[in-house]
Amino acid sequence: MSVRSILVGVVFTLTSLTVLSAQEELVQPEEVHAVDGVVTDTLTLAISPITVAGKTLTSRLYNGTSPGPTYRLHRGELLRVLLKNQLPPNPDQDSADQGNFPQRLNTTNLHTHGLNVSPSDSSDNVLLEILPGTDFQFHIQLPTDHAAGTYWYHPHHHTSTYGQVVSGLAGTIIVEDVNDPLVTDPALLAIEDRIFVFSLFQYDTATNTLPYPVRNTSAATAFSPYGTVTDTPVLVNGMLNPKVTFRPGEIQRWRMINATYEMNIDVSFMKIVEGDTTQVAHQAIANDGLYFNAMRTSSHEIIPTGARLDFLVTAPSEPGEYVMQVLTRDRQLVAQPDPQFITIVVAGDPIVPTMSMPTRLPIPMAQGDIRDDEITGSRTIVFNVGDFANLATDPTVVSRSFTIDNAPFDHNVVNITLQSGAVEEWTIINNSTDFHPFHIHVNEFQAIEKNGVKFDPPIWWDVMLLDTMSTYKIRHRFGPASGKTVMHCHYLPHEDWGMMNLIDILPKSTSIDEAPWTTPVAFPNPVVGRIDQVNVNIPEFLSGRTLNISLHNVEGNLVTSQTIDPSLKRQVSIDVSTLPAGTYYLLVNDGGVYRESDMIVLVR
Ligand SMILES: [Cu+2]
Repeated sequence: MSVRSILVGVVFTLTSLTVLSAQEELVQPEEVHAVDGVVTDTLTLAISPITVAGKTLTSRLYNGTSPGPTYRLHRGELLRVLLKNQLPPNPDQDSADQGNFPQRLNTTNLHTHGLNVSPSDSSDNVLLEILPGTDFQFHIQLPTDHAAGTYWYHPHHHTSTYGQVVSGLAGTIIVEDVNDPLVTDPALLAIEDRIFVFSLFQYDTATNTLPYPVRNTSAATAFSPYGTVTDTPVLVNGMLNPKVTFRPGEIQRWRMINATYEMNIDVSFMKIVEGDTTQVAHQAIANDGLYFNAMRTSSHEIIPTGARLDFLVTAPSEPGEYVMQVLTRDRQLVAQPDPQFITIVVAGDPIVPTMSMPTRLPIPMAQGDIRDDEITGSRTIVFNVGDFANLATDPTVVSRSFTIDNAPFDHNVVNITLQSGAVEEWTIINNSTDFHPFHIHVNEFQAIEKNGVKFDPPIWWDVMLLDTMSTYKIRHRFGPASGKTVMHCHYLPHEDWGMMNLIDILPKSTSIDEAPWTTPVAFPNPVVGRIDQVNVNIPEFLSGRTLNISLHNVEGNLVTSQTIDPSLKRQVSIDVSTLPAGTYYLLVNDGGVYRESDMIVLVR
């Protein structure tokens, strides 16, 4: 799209823009910085009123706000968040699990989107079920070589992710640039940043709240689990059409996060005077928290659902009003009517001394591009969507039709097993006529090819919008972290309908050749509820090793343990009837060679 054609669209909206210029200044979310290497915060998740786009909604919010607080820390530091789930009990808690369909809306957890951290225990563990009325202490340790950039957090409990994100549950994580001129150009370090979290709320206009999901018992409800709901316009930091003010010549870093449920955000910068094609100078420098090799300029940039894009924006030397247009594109990338405008006010004294653009960007990944000779394995992954032919007679077909590698999500099935330290090349085929933003947890990847055409240079991403009927090649370097994690479509309705696969990253040190553990260790699984006894299944291939089975509380303190010989005993029962309500870990350890951990949440 040319600048001229964008401007034609803008000229027609000048009247409303005049009104918009009286809008409020964009508010930055509250920030929590690391102190002595640790970010410490509490997220209280509760139902609260919130006014957005002139409407007061009743919503599920972190600390009564949306977006939640911004966490700022450096590589090697610790993010320590106490999540208090104060939502009411799930009305369907004791109902039969209907699989991949929105349900148990008040159960939650916390995903640190894009961070290269452990997916296990109290880290970025999206298999956790934090029940209403319970608290959970997260400890998310950043490795010492973590990339500096823009990341975010949101709930990721399967079947409630979509409903919770459209309630406003999201916040920003900034991994700060390294304060070393050899790593980061001092000009970049001198630049202040602003955060733009794009989100929207869904609600029922009769109640001004998101209804509790309806089970998919008919074709009419199969694709509308929340009933007839309305979307607010796309908001930025919870605000509609705000303004940002900066000084002539000032350079700012604008970190944009697409926290919508299935919208793609198309941003462009322009001056709002008819016939004047001056744009606010802007250069994209990073996406998904990973710097580009070189800054890039374009008339507009699309930020897919779940993705981030960072710009360096230079205020013109001449005071005046400009706009940033925020155009919403739906899940098929079709532009929606009524774009939003963020007014950019350039006012005040010119910035002195003159600010300069960095001449180079930090290296995104310490280890550089993924080379051919590093690859240790390859696989092909197919995204597909069924035809729903039997929807009228069987509405549950929805929960089996959004597949990755022909498999809808099943928390009892590990779809992919690999070892930490592996370097893999994946061919990703989108065999459907829908777009799907592919996202994998705890590990970014480098896209090298689309439909046989190389990306030059290759692109680091953690969300890649898969075009319809297309084939991509990507490479990942799996880091030292191990444990179970997921990859999925980041259109959140697709995700809750099962377009997600489970990946088990085995510890690098494992020497076990046998089939990996594909069944849960502890059961019932998930081990959540009013439970007096936890049973532990020991796979046959561990026979001949002495195993230590131990239960720990959230603080890591040992509660009980026993040592067994699996050749004599294949199932162990642990009496938990006297333990108080809370979250516990079960560890199965054979001396450091193979270790498995499951989460147990006891309700009393
Ligand atoms: Cu999808």
